[in-house]
Amino acid sequence: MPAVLTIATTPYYDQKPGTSGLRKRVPVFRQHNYLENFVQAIFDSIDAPAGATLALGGDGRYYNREAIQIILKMAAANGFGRVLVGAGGILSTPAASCVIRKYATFGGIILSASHNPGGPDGDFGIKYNTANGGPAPEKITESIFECSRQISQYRIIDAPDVALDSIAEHTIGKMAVSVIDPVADYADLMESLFDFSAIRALLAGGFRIKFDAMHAVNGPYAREIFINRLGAPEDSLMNCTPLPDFGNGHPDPNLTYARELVDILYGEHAPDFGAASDGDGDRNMILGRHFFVTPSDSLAILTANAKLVPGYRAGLAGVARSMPTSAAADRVAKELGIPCYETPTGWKFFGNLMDADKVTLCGEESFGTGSSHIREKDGLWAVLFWLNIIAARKQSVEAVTREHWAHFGRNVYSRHDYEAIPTEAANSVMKHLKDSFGSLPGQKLGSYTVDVCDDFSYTDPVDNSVSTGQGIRVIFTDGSRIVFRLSGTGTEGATLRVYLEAYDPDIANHHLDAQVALSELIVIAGQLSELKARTGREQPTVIT
Ligand code: VG1
Ligand code: CO
Repeated sequence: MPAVLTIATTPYYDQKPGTSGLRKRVPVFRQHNYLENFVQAIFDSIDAPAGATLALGGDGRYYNREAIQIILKMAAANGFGRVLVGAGGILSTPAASCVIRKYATFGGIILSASHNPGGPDGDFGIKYNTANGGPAPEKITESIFECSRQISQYRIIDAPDVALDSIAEHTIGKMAVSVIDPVADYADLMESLFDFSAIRALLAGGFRIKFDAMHAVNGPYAREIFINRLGAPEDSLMNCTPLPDFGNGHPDPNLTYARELVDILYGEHAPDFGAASDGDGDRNMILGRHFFVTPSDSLAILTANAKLVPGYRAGLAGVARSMPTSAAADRVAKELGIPCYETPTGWKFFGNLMDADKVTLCGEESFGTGSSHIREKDGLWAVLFWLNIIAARKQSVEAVTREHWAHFGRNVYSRHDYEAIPTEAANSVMKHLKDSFGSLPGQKLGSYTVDVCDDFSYTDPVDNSVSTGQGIRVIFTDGSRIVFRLSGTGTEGATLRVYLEAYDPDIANHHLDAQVALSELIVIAGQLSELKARTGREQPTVIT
């Protein structure tokens, strides 16, 4: 039996999980005992019973393989009875959530920095998910952070690496390691929710799709689902070979970073439908021919059309969206007579609502959509949902969206990101905004009048936990909004996000480009925040 070693260590004081786990540059994670400290802090916080089962996998980015081996040996030394690990150390975030739920594991560890770039100087990340399959709530992430600040030792087994490339059973010490197919359980779950025969018929009838995995984890998942199970032709896929550095790209499915796909969908002889997902497979971007669907609209459209999808035919318990996400879904919920919840940014806030059966669908403006089938957002799920709607309605993406706007009005929406600005400059913008709370209400700015402004805080309706400081909202009397928020996933300086939303019921304006329709609000946002003067930035880094 290999020896269980107890290794003395000293804390790092920066292991505070952000919006979605701990994210740092690879060289930071490679510091002596850095990963080990954090993993031991997880194990010390969660208090798993002896012999418990853990799920483990990651998005395949640089350092994934080494990290998996370390975590396996530490899990064995910490008394776990079994680890279910995806072959090759791979599990997309939604697949990990699926595995945790299907096999009722105690929890899971997911290795990913999601949409952040990878490679030797790129980002790495780690997060813990609980037995419901969802990201650990703040109570647990705070306790992990506390443990990481106190740590003095960690446990690891002195054993050789486990062969992870083929599906097999192994042992490390007394712990079983089951190397599982990372794709099959997830693909089966998708097949149980959607009308695969209708989608197969749609594709066989000449409806052309293009799915861009951005050289990230969803490649093999997309191949199994679109090619093997739905019969799509080979050229429906692009960038579907996962690479540890994502081919030097930025695996974030939006109009800036998924440029290659966008150019195809806006080009000549464009396919009928385009979609992309991110590093760990939980985000999605939906495109029609020469047409982009904002994630906020996508959530509203899925909600309005859910009855067309077998898995949701029985109706929705409710819908939830993160605060900066547009209120398009609220309008649908109102018409359907179901509740709509507004939560802080980050998927962890949806878990309680889904567990309590208060909501079925959830979404974020940041290209995240999902449902209670798992407890993470789910990129391919959203793509299949759209394809199922199109197969049922026999209309294009654009026609579905325009009809939606004609009926509900359009929540014109855009997000402007200012990435990697000095932290002090970003903080000064936020402070300046907060300082103007007293004088803003009632002020007329162009054609808008400020109604209320606040720093969003949320009381969880299930466990009554309170989360404060979740973003500054300036709400105008006609319901239009500007939201300012600092990112919790970046690894360099601060990223300031400006979210802009205006409601327009008039179909005569629905053809307008969002930047044009929002131009007045964009100017107001600049004036209110003094962003140019305080950050020196003339233009956003990314507009979505
Ligand atoms: C961003 C998004 C947020 C999302 C989070 C994790 O967080 O805004 O909506 O839940 O990323 O997504 P922030 O704090 O940078 O704004 V993923 O796909 O990166 O895990
Ligand atoms: Co992601």
